[in-house]
Amino acid sequence: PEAKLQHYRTEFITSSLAADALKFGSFTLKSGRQSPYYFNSGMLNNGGLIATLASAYAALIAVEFPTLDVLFGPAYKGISLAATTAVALRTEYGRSVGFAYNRKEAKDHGEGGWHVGADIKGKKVLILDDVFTTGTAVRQAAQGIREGGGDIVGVVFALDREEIGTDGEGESAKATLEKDLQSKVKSVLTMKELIGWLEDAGRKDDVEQMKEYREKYGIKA
Ligand code: OMP
Repeated sequence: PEAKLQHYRTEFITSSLAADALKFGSFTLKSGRQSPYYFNSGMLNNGGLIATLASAYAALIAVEFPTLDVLFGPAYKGISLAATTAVALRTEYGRSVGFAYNRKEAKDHGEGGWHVGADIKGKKVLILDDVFTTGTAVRQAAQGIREGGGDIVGVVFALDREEIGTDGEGESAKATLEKDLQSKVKSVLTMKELIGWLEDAGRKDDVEQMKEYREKYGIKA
């Protein structure tokens, strides 16, 4: 699985660049920070592209999370990510796990409820999301899973931007999230690995911009 993860990590970068899911320029983040790069997982919107990402998540899960019952993908982007990763875990590792997600709008008829998909009560739940900056979206999902009786075993992201929190304390957003959820947080790709790849590819200007941003908002490691 480690070798596979390395393979898919590279494939994830190259296909994201080709699909314009990974862009360089000037972008305002949810946190208000001005970033020289942006990853938009919504651009990975055909079978080949999402298969690459799903295989990358599956390789990471094979390495880091040997026991889990349900993959939970927060709506909307997480829905297709959780479903396709469940397929990749089955076809590539012979592991059959459930997948579930939440409704963004409350439903008051039919089966009702916040949660859709595999049962989470008393189950080991792994949250799966695309990008980690401060972790706001994941915290909301975690609260819902806990209320539904799920046991959160961790969180996996496609990209960890490796930023410090917005509270001015300088602690990494990852350390804070791991503490808050009492579980581990892992990602297919980190900003540092992305910078390494860009350096190898000779993309000097992008590297310079990213390092400048990292000085300002990145973890101090
Ligand atoms: P946090 O909730 O602060 O962790 O930010 C993650 C969310 O920000 C993602 O789910 C996206 O909605 C958005 N985002 C990206 O999609 N890509 C990026 O490169 C950066 C962000 C962002 O706004 O921080």
